[in-house]
Amino acid sequence: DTAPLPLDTIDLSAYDPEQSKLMDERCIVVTPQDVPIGALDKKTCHLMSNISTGLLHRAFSVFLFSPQDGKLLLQKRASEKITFPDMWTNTCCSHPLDDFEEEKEMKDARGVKVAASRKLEHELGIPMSQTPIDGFQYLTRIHYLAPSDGLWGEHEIDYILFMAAPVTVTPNLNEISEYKYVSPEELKELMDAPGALFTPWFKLIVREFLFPWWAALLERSNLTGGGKVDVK
Ligand code: DMA
Ligand code: MN
Repeated sequence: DTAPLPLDTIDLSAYDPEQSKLMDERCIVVTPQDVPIGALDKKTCHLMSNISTGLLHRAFSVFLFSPQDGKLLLQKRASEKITFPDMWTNTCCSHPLDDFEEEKEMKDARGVKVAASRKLEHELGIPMSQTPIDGFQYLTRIHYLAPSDGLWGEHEIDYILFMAAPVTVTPNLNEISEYKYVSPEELKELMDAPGALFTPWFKLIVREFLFPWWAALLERSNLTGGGKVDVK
């Protein structure tokens, strides 16, 4: 007795063409328990009018650390991004896609890890060979909702992934305008600075989870001895 919801759509011609095209990707639509119930394009999934009806999709957030000094790699989202442009955030975020069978695999959170490796290459130019799937550590998943500008927003089950790996970065300027590595102290300083613009999910993860996990990662490494950071 449930008729399909009439979902809103929108014309994207005023936006960056490359980013508009990516709005055709098909996100995995899930229940609040993260059970897949279908697929819808990224545009539909990110309109606040649809999110308001309860529409929810699966996503991931990668935190990549340098094995040399344990610093976290941050990116600043490009002005071309349709949602949350010009904001600083964690290393890489995106969605596992319904378009790829292996990105739907839920065992060991393998699907989101495969998607993470794909997007680290797309956004930061990090060769996929430098981010092996088994090198990702899945920590937890969070359910959150955040408006971007009124029209757009996020409503996701977001898988948090850590990796410590030496990487080479060649930024895709359509995706990110800047990047930098920060220590915990440097991150706190940046976030406390007046006018600092950070994404809402990054602020949430920093507030609720990041520092104890990061400390544990630094603890397990032997930085003073020139050892490597190992996430395990
Ligand atoms: C979406 O990130 C995922 C989260 C966790 C916010 P995004 O907007 O950077 O996705 P994409 O890079 O695919 O545009
Ligand atoms: Mn999303």
